[in-house]
Amino acid sequence: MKIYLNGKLVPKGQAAVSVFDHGLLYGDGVFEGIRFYAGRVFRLDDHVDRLYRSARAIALTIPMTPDELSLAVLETIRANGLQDGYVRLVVTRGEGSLGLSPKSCPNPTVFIIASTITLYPDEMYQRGLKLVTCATRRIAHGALSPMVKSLNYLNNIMAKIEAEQAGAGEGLMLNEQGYVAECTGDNVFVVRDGRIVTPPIAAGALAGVTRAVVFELARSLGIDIREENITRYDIYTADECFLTGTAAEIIPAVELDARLIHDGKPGPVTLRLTGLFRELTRTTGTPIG
Ligand code: PXG
Repeated sequence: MKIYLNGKLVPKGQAAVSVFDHGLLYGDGVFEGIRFYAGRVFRLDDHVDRLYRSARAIALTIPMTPDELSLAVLETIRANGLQDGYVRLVVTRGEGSLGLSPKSCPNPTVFIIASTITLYPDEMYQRGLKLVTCATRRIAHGALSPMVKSLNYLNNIMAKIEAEQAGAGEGLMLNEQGYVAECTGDNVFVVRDGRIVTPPIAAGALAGVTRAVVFELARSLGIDIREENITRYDIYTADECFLTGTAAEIIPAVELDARLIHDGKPGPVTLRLTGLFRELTRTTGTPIG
């Protein structure tokens, strides 16, 4: 396996960062997870744009242009001879001294891993996931914008541990007001009376790339889709529920807190979207070259 590290492709065994890297010491950095299918990178520009926005929000200057970074992603995939897989793109504050200040970090670290990812077994896509509500709340805007895809994922990891302890596939995270924000690594949608609703970004949801694709697909089908605050009640009583994420794609959720959602089976709107999403991932995207 070849890893892109600060402008070079190096063997995995040599792809090492310093123990003084603030990405490691403080979680000071940003990242993206990107998928490629059948030799094309899905929504590469959207991911690169979000990475630059995340970096800007934390006052981190990425030492290359978005075009250069996109080319580096393609180069890394090619170097590994892959056609289908997952890319992790990471920019950290870089090596510095001990102490929080980023002033001691003149050179951000950029690395790109091209590999594969399987988040859930096939069976879960057919049967649907169980969700539980986590006690851990989604990080508040006043602490760190939940829009920033930072290397600080402890909040979500604590929630993921709760979900796993409860035997659930994913954990539902609420914001400080008690409204639904999202899941630990996915956005959440409900369907009721043929209408699709998802929490607004302001509720603490990440502006997911897959989430945006669902808006496009729903509109192309003439299905009403909107952002509205929702509570757990809205999920308990929904006709359908599904989650979206780069790794998870679109996955049905059929239970929340031991209550079946409708009949506890993936619903027709979810299945339609899943089919269209699959088609889109296999027919669009930036060719890896
Ligand atoms: N919310 C959060 C908190 C995320 O981290 C999404 C929503 C979905 O966004 P995209 O743009 O991918 O549609 C994410 C992204 C994992 C894992 O292992 C998940 C993400 C990133 C890295 C790892 O579950 N999700």
